[in-house]
Amino acid sequence: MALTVDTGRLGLATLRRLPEDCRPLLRPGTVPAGIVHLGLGAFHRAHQAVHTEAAVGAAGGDWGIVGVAPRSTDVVRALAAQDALFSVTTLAAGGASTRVVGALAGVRHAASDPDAVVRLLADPAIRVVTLTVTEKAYQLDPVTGALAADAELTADLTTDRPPRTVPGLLVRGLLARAAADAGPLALVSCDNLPANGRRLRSLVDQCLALARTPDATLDRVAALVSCPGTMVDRIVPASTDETRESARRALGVTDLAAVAAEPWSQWVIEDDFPGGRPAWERAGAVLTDDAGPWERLKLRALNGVHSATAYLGALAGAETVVDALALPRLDVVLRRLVGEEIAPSFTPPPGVSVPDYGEQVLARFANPAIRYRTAQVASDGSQKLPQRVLHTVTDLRAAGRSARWSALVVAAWLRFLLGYADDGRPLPLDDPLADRLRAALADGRHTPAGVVDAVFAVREVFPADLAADQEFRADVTGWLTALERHGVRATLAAAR
Ligand code: CS2
Repeated sequence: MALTVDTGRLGLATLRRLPEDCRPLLRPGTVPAGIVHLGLGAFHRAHQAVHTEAAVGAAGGDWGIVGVAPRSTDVVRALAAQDALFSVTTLAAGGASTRVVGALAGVRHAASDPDAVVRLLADPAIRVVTLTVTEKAYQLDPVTGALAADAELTADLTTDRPPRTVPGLLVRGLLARAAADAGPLALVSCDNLPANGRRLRSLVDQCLALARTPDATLDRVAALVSCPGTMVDRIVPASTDETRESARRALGVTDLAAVAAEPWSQWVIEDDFPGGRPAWERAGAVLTDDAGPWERLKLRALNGVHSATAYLGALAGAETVVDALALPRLDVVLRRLVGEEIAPSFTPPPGVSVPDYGEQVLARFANPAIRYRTAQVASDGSQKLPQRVLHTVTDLRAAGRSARWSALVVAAWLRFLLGYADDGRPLPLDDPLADRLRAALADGRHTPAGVVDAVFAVREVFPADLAADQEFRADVTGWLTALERHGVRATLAAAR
């Protein structure tokens, strides 16, 4: 089993000391960079980095990844001290296995050296840019898709100062690339947004417009860039001391950039890479013309069910998704949500049964080795709810169907926004629209119908048509009344 003696820090110098089955497929420094990745969080390290290392290991190519952390310094420091090496521990219910990944060709910290990142984006060796920066970093209204640039992004686009936001960096990089005639580039969103490729393209276009880019430059950028859509899927909880400790036990050296993840990993990518790409299909990825059906499947039947579990669980005092699933009858309610509402709301990819996919999802959520905090899933609800739950509702209602179980999820979010659990403990609100939502609640706090009125008026979350749907409003109000009066446990027990 695992080594117990710590012989120092993970890095090129200690690689030979690692147990053989823990060593990376690639040695950093041997594969030149071809990809820039923005957002060096745990998800990137456990997903795209692993697939890319396997693709290059199988088929070669100059596809090392330069990992860019927009803000966080910890991960950059840790990786810089480790020659860009880090480990991924795969947590199956029956046991764990740890392997070091050598996909990163280097790391950069955008906040301290934005110009270096802009230069990289204009480097002809870089032909792919991938992003995992979370929904809110796109600064697009979740309902309309219109740019909702904050003061920082506006300053990035309308002044000469070094860019501080992700869209600012990207646009500055694209302008520099067009000026240098540095060749085509695929921009690949790996965030859980609907039509993420089209959204990223529209973000770039809207930013270029705000920056008053001349037409000739717009044409040059448009000719350089493709924005393939993707569906990405792996449950990767935020790393903890326990993650680092289990990596140390397995490796025999300290890894301060260690991540842990479930065994499942899926990547569906639209094949539109004008400057070439790694042979990701050799690493299990599905290359397709249209990732849309996969994306809807995943956003509705995985992320939507995750959010449902997180809000109901957090209200009932469950710290993790696994704990939440132990609530009596929650599984019954989630199965009805998937079978009666999510499945009929869209056309899944050929050959996929949504209820079967939903069963797999519940089994993945129940993996006892993954301690995914309900608070993590519950964060940024205003950015997540539209594509995870409300699109299902809109499609069902347009077909004249009821959306009662989805209404329960919306009611659980509203109840969560009130800021305390069923036992009275505080539930913090971590959301870019927190101030707006709190102000709305201050108006409508007194009755469930008042809360529904107030929050349904937040147009960034609820489109006007949906907010005006009386049957849906009544369903949400009914569930919110039950949740407020009786709590989650009793509401689930009585839910029919
Ligand atoms: C989760 C996702 O935190 C969340 O909101 O629903 O991060 C989820 O774990 C991933 O999308 C799984 O692929």
